[in-house]
Amino acid sequence: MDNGQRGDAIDRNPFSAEAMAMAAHRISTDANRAGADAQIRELATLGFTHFPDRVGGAELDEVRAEFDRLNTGVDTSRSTFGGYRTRRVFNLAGNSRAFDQLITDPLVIAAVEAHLQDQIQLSEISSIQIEPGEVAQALHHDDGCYPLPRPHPPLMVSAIWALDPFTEANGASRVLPGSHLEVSPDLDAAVGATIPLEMGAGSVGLWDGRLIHGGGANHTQRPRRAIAVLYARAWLRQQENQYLCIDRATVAGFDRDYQRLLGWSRYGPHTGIVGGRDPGHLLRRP
Ligand SMILES: O=C(O)CCC(=O)C(=O)O
Repeated sequence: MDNGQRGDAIDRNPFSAEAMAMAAHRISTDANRAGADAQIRELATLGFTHFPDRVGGAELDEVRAEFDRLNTGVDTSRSTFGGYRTRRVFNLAGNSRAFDQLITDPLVIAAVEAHLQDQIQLSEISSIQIEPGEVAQALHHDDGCYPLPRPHPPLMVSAIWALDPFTEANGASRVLPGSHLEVSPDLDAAVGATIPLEMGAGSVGLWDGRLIHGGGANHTQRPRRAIAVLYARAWLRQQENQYLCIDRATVAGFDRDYQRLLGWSRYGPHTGIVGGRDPGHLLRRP
């Protein structure tokens, strides 16, 4: 109970640190935060980490089946960055409900919230199928889309779900440990210094948006399938416009935390409001 203090602080000055702290919302439980402790530390120090075996059995089969259904007949990308032998499907949150469990995985959310100070939203979700013969992707950092000079605090965390085992041979993502803290990363020099983020099928890798990384080359005869879920600070523009990606009636059926994750909430007392109110009221059925 806030005895009116919360309202008072926000009424007095919605931009004060006190009001911002009072309006903060955290999805993850203390137990999930504790369960993700090792990964939270690695993300901070190395800039990347992974949770082994987060989905398996029938669940993983269902995710793969939906992945394959959505990728059937999809052309490869037509850019060097996208990969001439890589198939991508964007807006997976709008296209299917099969990936909601990945987006909302409690340990992933705990790690992302811890890294981004409980200020998170979904930015983008896409499938990445690296076909045999694909070459290594250009190294980059995912938060390069935000025009801020380095150093800056973490703005994004990307999660990559391995639907096949990630190996050096089949194009496991390549990462440069510690590069999230580099002020002027040298992408050319990084090429020989990256390491493969190897993990089993059903595992999920995470990296800080500042980390130098890229998809690997696939030297095997089989595709490497992955789902990339990008989270960003809740006060940034999403890379995919989630308000337009998923129709409002569908969002109205989601639980409140998932609606928030998609951006249907205000951040702090006064960012993202509609008519002076939290946009959640637009999702309530009459
Ligand atoms: O597929 C991967 O391993 C990483 C892909 C990536 O970083 C990207 O497409 O931005």
